[in-house]
Amino acid sequence: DKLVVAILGATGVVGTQMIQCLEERDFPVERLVPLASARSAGKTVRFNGEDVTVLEATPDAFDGVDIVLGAAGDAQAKELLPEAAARGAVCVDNSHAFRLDADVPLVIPEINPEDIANHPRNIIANPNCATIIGLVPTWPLAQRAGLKRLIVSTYQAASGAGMPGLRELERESRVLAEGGEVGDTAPFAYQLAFNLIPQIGGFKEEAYTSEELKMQNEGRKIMHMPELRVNCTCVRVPVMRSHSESITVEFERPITPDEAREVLSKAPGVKVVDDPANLRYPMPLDTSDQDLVYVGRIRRDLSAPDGVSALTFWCCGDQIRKGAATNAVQIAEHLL
Ligand code: 11C
Repeated sequence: DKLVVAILGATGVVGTQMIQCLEERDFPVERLVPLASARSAGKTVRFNGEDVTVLEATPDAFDGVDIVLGAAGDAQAKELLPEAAARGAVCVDNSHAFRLDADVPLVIPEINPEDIANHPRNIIANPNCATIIGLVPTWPLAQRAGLKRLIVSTYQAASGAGMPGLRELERESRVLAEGGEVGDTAPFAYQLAFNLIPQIGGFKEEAYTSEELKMQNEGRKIMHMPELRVNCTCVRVPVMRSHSESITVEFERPITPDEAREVLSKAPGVKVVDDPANLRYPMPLDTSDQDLVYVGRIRRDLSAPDGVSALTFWCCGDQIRKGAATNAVQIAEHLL
């Protein structure tokens, strides 16, 4: 059976990618309903070789819709998705609005697909991009050796700030190459080109940012490990798309780097690129515009106390695809 699929935020970077993913994965779409703010209504999006007109996202726009893929901000999601759900649509939402609500499943299909079935509010949440890209390779190792603690540093691309982020990094790079002054750096607080910004989101408890706490709180919920210890530092880097992460995992049981490579080589959604002798390791340029999380630099944590099993690895994945759109479409596929 084919379904009526609405995209909330259809003209943004994630919404555009969702439409492309539906098409690539041959999702059974009877009719696509692209929705956006009044400002974008009337534009067109391309789907299966046709131009489809973008409509204004109002509650009534969800009449007759079976599945909504949400790619809008928190405020729009909070206002409109309950309206869509009340009209019978199941919503897969990429915003932060519902992720930690107890009656909303938060899902990475490679990890907790069984949670999808129980969605009493007709809303299923898609995790934050940095959470998805870090946990896809962490989970198979956790299943093998038990997870005790995660220490993560992220290197997050401009695409995490949407189309405005991509455009700003491009603009700054061009202006600086021509010897100009960058001026206003919105949506970033500071110049990103030739720089690093160790703040993503706002500052919250204990001087951690909201983005850093997402790794802990979303990770605990997705993996059903409410006590999991997570230490995360999130940094914006001058990369267009694909987030990268350095992850140290402390395990309950012994696991060697070779065993980890073997586990990861069979894990869904993961590709091992780990050949230091030939200078092969994942890099964001190589992982952009595809759906796998690449993992490499797998090695023992030499600082672990005696008797403690810990490994360090590096991973990269496309923030717009697996970090957002692809994960949402995969959840929708499970709903079928
Ligand atoms: C970033 N991860 O890279 C953020 C953007 O909770 O979905 C997405 C924020 C979220 O800036």
